[in-house]
Amino acid sequence: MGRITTLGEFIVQSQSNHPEAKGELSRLLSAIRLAAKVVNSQTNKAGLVDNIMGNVGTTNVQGEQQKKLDVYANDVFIDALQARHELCGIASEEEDDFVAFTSKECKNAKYVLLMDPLDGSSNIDVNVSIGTIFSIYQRQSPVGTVATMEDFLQKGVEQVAAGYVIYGSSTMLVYSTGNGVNGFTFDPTVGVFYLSHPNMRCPKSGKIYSINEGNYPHLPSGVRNYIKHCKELDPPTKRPYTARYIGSLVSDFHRNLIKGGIYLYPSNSLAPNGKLRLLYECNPLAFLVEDAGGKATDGRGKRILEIEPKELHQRTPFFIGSSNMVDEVEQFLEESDTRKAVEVM
Ligand code: AHM
Ligand code: MG
Repeated sequence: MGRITTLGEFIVQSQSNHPEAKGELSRLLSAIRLAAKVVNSQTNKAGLVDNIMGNVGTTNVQGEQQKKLDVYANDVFIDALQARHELCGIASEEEDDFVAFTSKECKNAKYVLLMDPLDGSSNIDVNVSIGTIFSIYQRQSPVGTVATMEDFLQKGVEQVAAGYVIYGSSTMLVYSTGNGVNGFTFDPTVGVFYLSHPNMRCPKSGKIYSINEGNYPHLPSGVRNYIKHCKELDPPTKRPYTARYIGSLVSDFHRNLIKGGIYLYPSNSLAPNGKLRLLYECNPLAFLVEDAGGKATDGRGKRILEIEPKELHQRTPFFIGSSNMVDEVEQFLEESDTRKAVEVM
């Protein structure tokens, strides 16, 4: 076997590039690696073990049915992260409020983490890829105290690190500390993540657009025009776009990051702020895409990373992917807004 870098080696090497680092972030990343392996082993068994499929019978704060594997992944990540004493608290899609870790060691920790422990979980029971998304910040409250809400309500630009795990045809962990996006593929035979996708770059343009077109009648007219444009190019033989929508954000994002494309979850007349949550779904992916040369906005020219969060489970319209494609759809939205403004004059 040639010289292959493991995730563990990569974390250690990256730390040595920062002589001032004390290893806290490295230990945090290795806790995420451990939890990812545990969740991976369970997702692989979905269908075999009947206590991990289906609903728990409870709903989360957003009124969504919680799946057994959602709750399981949430517990695994919280346990693994708390055990390393590098976080003073976490926030999760599956928790109504943030969870402060109150041991003496955890109160002395300088980071907080926000996560969607298992995104796209409606796909679990039908064997489609799902993912974990995470985002890490330095706390705002003083070290030695219990975490407060201000530690979690930070703009995405303040992220120290972000990443995701995709449980797909293979399992990958992709992350960035702001110095390049790197992807590691899990080899289940030895239980190790290997660096398989160094320095990932998002192509400037792409052919793929990913949106739930079932929402078409409820979408803003600018987005409807963009979808028409994707389908009705002239001459038709030159059609450059192709539609791909898994309905599992991590998977749709991961594919578009590699191949070039755009993922859209706009506002719609039924959900004025769209569906996706700013803090633990949009911000981490926006951090990654920008570090890889792509773009993420709310469709109206505002960088996702610059949105001021007001609450933990805040939603935002989300447009992410190849920069030229995000610019193009924004142009459609702007044109349609201008047309409407002229009509009411
Ligand atoms: P979840 O956090 O409840 O799993 O919801 C998020 C998921 C994303 O993974 C996916 O892109 C989106 O919801 C799909 O929503 P829709 O079914 O409305 O297209
Ligand atoms: Mg989610």
